[in-house]
This record gives sequence, structure tokens and C-alpha cells, in this order.
Amino acid sequence: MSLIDDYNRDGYVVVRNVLDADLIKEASNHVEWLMKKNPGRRPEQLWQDLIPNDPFWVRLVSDRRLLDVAQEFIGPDIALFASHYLCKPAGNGLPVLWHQDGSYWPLDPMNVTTIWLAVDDSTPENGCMRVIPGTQHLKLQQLKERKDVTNVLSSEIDSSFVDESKAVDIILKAGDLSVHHPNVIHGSNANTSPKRRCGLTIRYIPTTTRITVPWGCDFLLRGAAVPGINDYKPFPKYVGGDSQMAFRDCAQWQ
Ligand SMILES: O=C(O)CCC(=O)C(=O)O
Repeated sequence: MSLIDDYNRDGYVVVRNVLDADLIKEASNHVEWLMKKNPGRRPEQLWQDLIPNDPFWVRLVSDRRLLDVAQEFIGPDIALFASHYLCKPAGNGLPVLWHQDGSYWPLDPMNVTTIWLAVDDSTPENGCMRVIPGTQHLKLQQLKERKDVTNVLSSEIDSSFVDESKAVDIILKAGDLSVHHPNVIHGSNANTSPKRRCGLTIRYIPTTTRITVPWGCDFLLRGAAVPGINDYKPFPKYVGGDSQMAFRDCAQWQ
């Protein structure tokens, strides 16, 4: 079975040992650095507005090994649509209620794939992602606001679409990743364990997908843009100082 066959059957697939321990350590330091820089935010909310002036973030999502995986699913002309560290702290990490990603996104067509990169080991104990295989065949549903329970997205899919008995835990080691479809139903439980659970979501689009409402972090990462579809941002330069994190080879970063 190929990655694509598994993805088409289940709506997700796991790929092991993609990034090396040194880069994962830098990503882990990056999360700590971001949290110090943004004291008002929960660590589950480190997302796209922080990316345009963050060369390490752009360096990470444009890593050749990640793009090689993304290319299997969306082809060789690849842009970033969005990215989000979903870092659930030990003891009080928030749940992500069941949802389909595409219900939130202004993309036309909804041709997009997510890489969920494990920055920490991710297990049922610390609130790993859970997926309901096969639900990528369900069309995108209207979201329901949900504020009575504290949760990352303040919303969920109607429970009539969710058969939790079929949910699969996506258990990953740091440096592994999973790839998931924009229609597949997924979520994760709270982290009440003594271990942090951090993952980086990276939403990759082929350059034929139009971003219809600006999302703030559109970069062309590989291949060619399609004229008239999206205007991509220039990569942030590394200028040093307090407003950017230093990283390996940052002096050579364009
Ligand atoms: O990190 C999680 O627990 C959930 C991730 C998620 O919902 C997503 O990648 O869309």
C-alpha cells in the first residue's frame, strides 16, 4: 500500500521519523521562545499572525523533507496557507472538539492537506490527535459554536456525524508526522498528564488553490505560482535582535 492509498482509504496517514532530533529541538525551543514573546496567549494559540516576521517558522515549514511528503498529496507546486503550534501544556492542555478543517477555511477549491508534525511524543495520555477513519468522504458541515466547554476552536461538528467508537489515536514520536484530509473528522482530548504535547500543523496548498480571504501567511514554498491566483509574501529575512529567534545557519537564511 502507498501513502496515497492509505490516505484515500482512511483520510489520514502516518509517516515516521521525518525530521531529525536537532531540528525538532529547535522547534521545541521556538515554542518556548514564542510563549515568552506572547505572554497573553495560550500555547495552543501560536498561529499565523506570528509567521510573517519569523524566519525560523518559514524555514521549518519549507524543510525539504516536509515538502517531499506534501508533494505526494498535492503535487510539486506548493504554497503555505496556514500553520499553528498546538502546544498543550502539561496538566491543563485544552481539548480540540471534533471538527473538519475545511469548514473553517476560505479556499477554492478545497484542495489542501495538513501535515501535523510531532514536536513532542504524542500519546493518548497527553492528548494526541484522534481521527475517525473514512469520514473524509463526508461533505463539509456547518460548524456549531461551543463555548460551554473551554476548547481550542470554540466550535465543533454536529455530534450526529461523530461515531467516537471508531476513533483512532494517532500516536507519534517527536519527528514523526501525520497527514490529514480537510474533510476527515478529528479532534483531541485535554492534556491532564504531566507531559507537554506539542504539534505543529502545517496547511499546504497546491498553487492552483485560491485563498479567498487573506489568512496572513501565504508563502510560495516550492515550484511555480499560478498567475492571478494568489499573491505570495516575500520570505522574512533574518536580521537578528530580540524580535527573531536565532537558529542553525540563520546567517545564511535569505
Ligand atoms: O493538535 C490537535 O490536537 C488537533 C489538530 C487539529 O485539529 C488540526 O490539525 O486540524
